[in-house]
Amino acid sequence: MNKKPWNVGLIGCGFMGRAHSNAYRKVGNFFDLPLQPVLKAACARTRSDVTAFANNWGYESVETDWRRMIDRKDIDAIDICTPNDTHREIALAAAAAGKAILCEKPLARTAAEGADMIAAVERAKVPNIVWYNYRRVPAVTLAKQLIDAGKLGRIFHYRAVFLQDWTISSELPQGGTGLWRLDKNVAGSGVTGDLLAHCIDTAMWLNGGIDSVTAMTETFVKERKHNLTGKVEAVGIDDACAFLARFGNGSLGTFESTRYARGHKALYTFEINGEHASIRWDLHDLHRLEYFDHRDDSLTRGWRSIHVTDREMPYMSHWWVPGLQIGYEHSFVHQVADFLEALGQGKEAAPTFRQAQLTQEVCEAVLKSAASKQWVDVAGE
Ligand code: SOE
Repeated sequence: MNKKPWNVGLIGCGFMGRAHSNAYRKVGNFFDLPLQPVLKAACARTRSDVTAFANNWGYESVETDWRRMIDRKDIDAIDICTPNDTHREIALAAAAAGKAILCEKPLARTAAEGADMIAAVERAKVPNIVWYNYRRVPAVTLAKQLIDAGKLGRIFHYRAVFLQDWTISSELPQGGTGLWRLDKNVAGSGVTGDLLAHCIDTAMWLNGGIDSVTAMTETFVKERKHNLTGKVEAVGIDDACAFLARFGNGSLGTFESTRYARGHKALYTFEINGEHASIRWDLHDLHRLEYFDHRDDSLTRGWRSIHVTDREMPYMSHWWVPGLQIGYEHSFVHQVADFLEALGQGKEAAPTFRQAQLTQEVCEAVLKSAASKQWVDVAGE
């Protein structure tokens, strides 16, 4: 296939900037796509940082002002890897300039910001997607296929947790590079927008929409030094959040996330229980899918641990040989592959801004419920 170059301008050179750059570099080697990503320009505020980043990943040029990058005629797509408080402004400008937009999760700090972003991309008719990468871990995609094939039957329960432990020390400052996730003005919320957003996105993809929620949140460390002001300031984010949910299909959900679960670095697990079968998945063992089917012979019935590496399993025919597994970074490669495949056919790849907004609306209902101590209906459901 003759591949057309697709020029990427990436804004933000942190953890996600690296994950996405790696995906753009690899995707053409493993997937036969109509478009070939070209690492055209990387953008960050500090010239020395962005130059080092660009040299490392092979970007052709650098910018230190994202508006200049958006003005460039040689850029087809803008990838937003910057902190959450900048997503809206960058997306609005990129849409007005007619660029495709790939935005890091969560879409925005609030549903209101998300709504502006949807209006902008839909008005400009530009392709758009949000990086909810865990959908494209092959084992998670396989879970989706099994559920859609009706193997579980009627669904009763969905439960998810996302546990970390990196903010326990009260000496840890908030704000600035690497620590903006602790600054409410920048992040919008704490674990709800950062971690539960992943759980909610996967949950609704697998099990349909959420109608209502009741939640509790806690901020364990109430004040931290702010790295940008140098002053001790109140902490506005939720350090931990747990909520109950009612799905539209009648099933019940429980969700928990914290950055105070000593011993857990990124324990994202979900389980779904149906009338006939159950599925569970664990990010720490991400290439496996656990499956229990009550219809199996009663003497050999039990939880199966499916090693998701066979060629007929999602995405796996593109990689090595059966039995050899892949990891976290491949979920980003898959997202680029799906996006470019769809773009080549003039179609959308999920989740679009509009689809990712459903997660914003659940997050918003969760935070509202925690504040009001009431059940809250999810807007738009
Ligand atoms: C936070 O530590 C974080 O990096 C999230 O921001 C990511 O979205 C998640 O995938 C891993 O944890």
